[in-house]
Amino acid sequence: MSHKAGFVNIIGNPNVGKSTLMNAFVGEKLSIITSKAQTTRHRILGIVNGENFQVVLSDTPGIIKPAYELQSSMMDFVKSAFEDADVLVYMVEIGEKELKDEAFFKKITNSKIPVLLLINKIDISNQDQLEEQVKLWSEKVPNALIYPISALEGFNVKEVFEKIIELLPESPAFYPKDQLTDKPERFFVNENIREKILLNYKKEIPYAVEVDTEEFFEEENIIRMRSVIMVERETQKGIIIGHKGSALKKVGVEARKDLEKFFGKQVHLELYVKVNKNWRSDQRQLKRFGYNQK
Ligand SMILES: Nc1nc2c(ncn2[C@@H]2O[C@H](COP(=O)(O)OP(=O)(O)OP(=O)(O)O)[C@@H](O)[C@H]2O)c(=O)[nH]1
Ligand SMILES: [Mg+2]
Repeated sequence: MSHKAGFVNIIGNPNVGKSTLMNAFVGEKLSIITSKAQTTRHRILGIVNGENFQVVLSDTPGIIKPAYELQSSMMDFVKSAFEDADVLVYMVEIGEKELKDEAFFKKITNSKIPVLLLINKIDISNQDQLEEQVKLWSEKVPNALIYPISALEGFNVKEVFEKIIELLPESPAFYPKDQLTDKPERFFVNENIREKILLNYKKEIPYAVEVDTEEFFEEENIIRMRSVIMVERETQKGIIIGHKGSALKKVGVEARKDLEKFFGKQVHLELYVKVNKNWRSDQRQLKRFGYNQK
């Protein structure tokens, strides 16, 4: 019997629902999701395996004009997603205009490989608005197949997945059939903690934070983890910790609950906060945290 496999890379503006869609396809919370822009900072693979297919999805950071080194590395992940895609999934949300980065937009409109343009969040739209959006996007990206979807409510998600399989080339699998992602366990610990930081703190704080899990010990009935939350300045450290440690404690409890669900096991999570000046602009540090692959 024939076998299909390939890379399906999801790109688009920040906050349009790329990670929500990838998680819906995979059926696991691989990518963190928040209502804040720039939630995703990495390229994260989510692999969906079937008897006759392997879909290697990539969730990527939302496209922005980089202002500091971390954001440049994030855009390098997006660039790499253009390079190896067998199918490009370009996601927009109801009411948005085209990408701010013209070069990326041209890559989509000139793409030689199939492009699926997904108009997401139609659950918060109406028929007239949707029709107008479909017209707009079919003029802007005439080479794309357009699907209105709701990644959150699962509307048209199955149909898009079936189309993806149809478009994939005949190929053997790229990864072992029981593999779900390319990222190690510690990565998901870091991301879960970062999600709680995005949810619990305002303004610049979440963007100044990086999480590094220094210990991950799996015992028979429990996984013991120790993670450091890095901030750029002393004042930010105080805010993260909060009055008598209350804010940090809340992050710890919320992250632990999610991690217990994710790993299906009891978790002990120790958190501490460290100032790491200007890590966002430091090439060497970024490399250590898995950015700057060049
Ligand atoms: N109403 C509605 N909200 C959605 C839908 N899909 C995603 N969202 C919400 O939109 C917000 C952003 O979702 P994400 O999946 O994190 O978006 P993203 O494109 O990965 O964002 P970045 O990683 O920051 O680029 C979250 O609050 C989601 O719950 C949808 O179909 N309908
Ligand atoms: Mg995301």
